Amino acid sequence: MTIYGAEVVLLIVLLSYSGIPCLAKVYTVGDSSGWSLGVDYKTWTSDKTFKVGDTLSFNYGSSHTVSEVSSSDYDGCSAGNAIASYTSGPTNIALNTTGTHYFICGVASHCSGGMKVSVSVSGGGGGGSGSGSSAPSGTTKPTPTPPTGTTTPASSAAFSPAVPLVFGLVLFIFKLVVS
Ligand SMILES: *[C@@H]1O[C@H](CO)[C@@H](O)[C@H](O)[C@H]1NC(C)=O
Ligand SMILES: [Cu+2]
Repeated sequence: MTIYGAEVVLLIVLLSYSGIPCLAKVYTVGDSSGWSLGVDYKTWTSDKTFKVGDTLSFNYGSSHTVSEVSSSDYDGCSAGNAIASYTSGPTNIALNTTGTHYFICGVASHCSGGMKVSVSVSGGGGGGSGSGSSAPSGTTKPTPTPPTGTTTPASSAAFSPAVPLVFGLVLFIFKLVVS
């Protein structure tokens, strides 16, 4: 059975291409410490870059809650006017919009005790065809041009690389079987 060099190269190219798209990341808040007292969340966020489409995963038990709050409520540790509240972990919160998102624990004195985290969310990679003016210079990447002029929704951007990949795989297997 002959291995077709061209097909192997094609497959490798397609495989590497499929890995390129800026996949949304899931960040476990506090890593192994989770969402609890005694964790310095400023340190936790300091080496991370959050993008639209990423997810914060809060791991906690019944002794804590998560509330997304305004900037002033974050400063004042007030969960009374929360944008959203969650009371049973784990809670996954998608970062859908740019800007700073503020999260606190709503249990009395926990926020002032350190259970508060703010994350600055920048524009997601890919899919943003409308507002490219403020893209950081270091993150430019070659963007495959769709055959049609229509804009591609972000949700289908993750799917499209699978189409040539599957096609390449089918072609590869077909050639092996035929040879
Ligand atoms: C983010 O968007 C997804 C998909 O539209 C939605 O299901 C989810 O509720 C949104 N999350 C927040 C926190 O707005
Ligand atoms: Cu708490």
